[in-house]
Amino acid sequence: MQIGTTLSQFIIEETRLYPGATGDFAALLNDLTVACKFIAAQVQRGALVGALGSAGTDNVQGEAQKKLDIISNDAILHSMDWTGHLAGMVSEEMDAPYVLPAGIPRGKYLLLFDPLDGSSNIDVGISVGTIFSVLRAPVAGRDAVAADFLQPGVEQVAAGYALYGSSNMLVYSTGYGVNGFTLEPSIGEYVLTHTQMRIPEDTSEYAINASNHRHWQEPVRRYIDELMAGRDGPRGRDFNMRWVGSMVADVHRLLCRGGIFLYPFDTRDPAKPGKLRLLYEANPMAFLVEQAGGAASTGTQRILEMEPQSLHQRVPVILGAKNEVERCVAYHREG
Ligand code: AHM
Ligand code: MG
Repeated sequence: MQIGTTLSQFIIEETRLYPGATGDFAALLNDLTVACKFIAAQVQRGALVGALGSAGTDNVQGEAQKKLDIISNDAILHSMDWTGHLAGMVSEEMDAPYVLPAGIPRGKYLLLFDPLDGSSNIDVGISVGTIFSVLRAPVAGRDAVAADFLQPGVEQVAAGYALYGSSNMLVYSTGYGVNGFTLEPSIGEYVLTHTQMRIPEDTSEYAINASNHRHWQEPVRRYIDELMAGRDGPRGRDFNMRWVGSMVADVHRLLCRGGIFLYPFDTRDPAKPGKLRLLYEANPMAFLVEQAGGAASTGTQRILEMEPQSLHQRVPVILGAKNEVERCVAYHREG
């Protein structure tokens, strides 16, 4: 019996595809996986280690933080801040870029992350995950400032997520397709299990929080109403719905068996044109979905081409099966 291809081996072999690669990026990704394994262990132990429940604090967006949000954020910061590969880090849970410790060389990459996505599912044993995005620092060797992180998603060097679910997985892409690795608990290594994940262009499954129906704009209402009408409606066939409420788990399902995912524009709060964050959620997931053959749009614009305006900017998200995303975008064009 053989171990299979470990994530470390895969990363190093993939890095050889890039002429002139120094190994910095491979090391960065490896260090990040250590934090993901730690978070996986904390999520799994949950109440046993007192990790569940609210931390009694709010993040910059006024959302209540869970203890595990903070434990996960700290785990990533401290697995990465000593490495010398980064010029800075930002996360959903921090107001401003993290200042790297003194005496550590500043590197050429930026790390952007949502340390524990799916907060509402943490305390109830449902899958959650970590989402990450890697950019090149515009100026290597100095502390990154907020403006350095405001790059369109097409500039991502890599993006991925760790899923803490019935299996613990790490799924990522550097622009050569999407590959998935499952944590083998007996050896503590992620092992390649899902090679070149693809999202079929068509699907019969959609994911949306339907309780927001009254807040949606007309094009999304029309699109979803047609799906719900099933074989009696204009689509002439039935569609199934799934909504985990953890974007990592919902996108993972898309990568495993296809589908479309929407957290669209809604009219609840004029200050928030969507729920999901461009830098920590929409961009990395859009990168993965496009790499897997899918599409990702706000309804009016390709997500990866958006020029970010602020670190915690929110955007509408429609991603997954190409033909379905295009249909929904066409409804937006038609108004
Ligand atoms: P979070 O980062 O605070 O956990 O919020 C993001 C999550 C996504 O994982 C998920 O798709 C969405 O919020 C669910 O929202 P809702 O509870 O409105 O259905
Ligand atoms: Mg999140």
